[in-house]
Amino acid sequence: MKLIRIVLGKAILLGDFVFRPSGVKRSVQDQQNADNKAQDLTLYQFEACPFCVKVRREMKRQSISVELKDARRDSNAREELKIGGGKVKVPCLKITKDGTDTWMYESNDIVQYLKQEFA
Ligand SMILES: N[C@@H](CCC(=O)N[C@@H](CS)C(=O)NCC(=O)O)C(=O)O
Repeated sequence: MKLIRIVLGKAILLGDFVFRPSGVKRSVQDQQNADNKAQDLTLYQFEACPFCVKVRREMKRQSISVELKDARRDSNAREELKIGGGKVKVPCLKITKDGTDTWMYESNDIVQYLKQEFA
């Protein structure tokens, strides 16, 4: 079972690498604005989780760089997610605005949010 999971995970990462989406091109100023906005975001994820890959691909499409925290390998990140978000489920996007954190679960909701904010 573990072996199947590892092989599947590698296949997902390979597929992601081979079929990498291209990122949107913006003016220097617009990209700067997007970069500033992206600083409010942190993605809690597992490297080979298909739902997380979906969200990371949307970030690539939107040409934004978001801090990634691996909630499987990094026990501090796992604890932050559990305490802050309420459960260890990934992907989870932490949105920090005016000192307040909002924890967004569900890959479809996160992709929708990214499109709304950055597309
Ligand atoms: N419907 C969710 C599914 C997310 C999901 O099932 N994530 C798995 C990893 S692929 C998870 O966090 N499982 C809990 C765990 O493994 O501890 C979404 O689209 O985001």
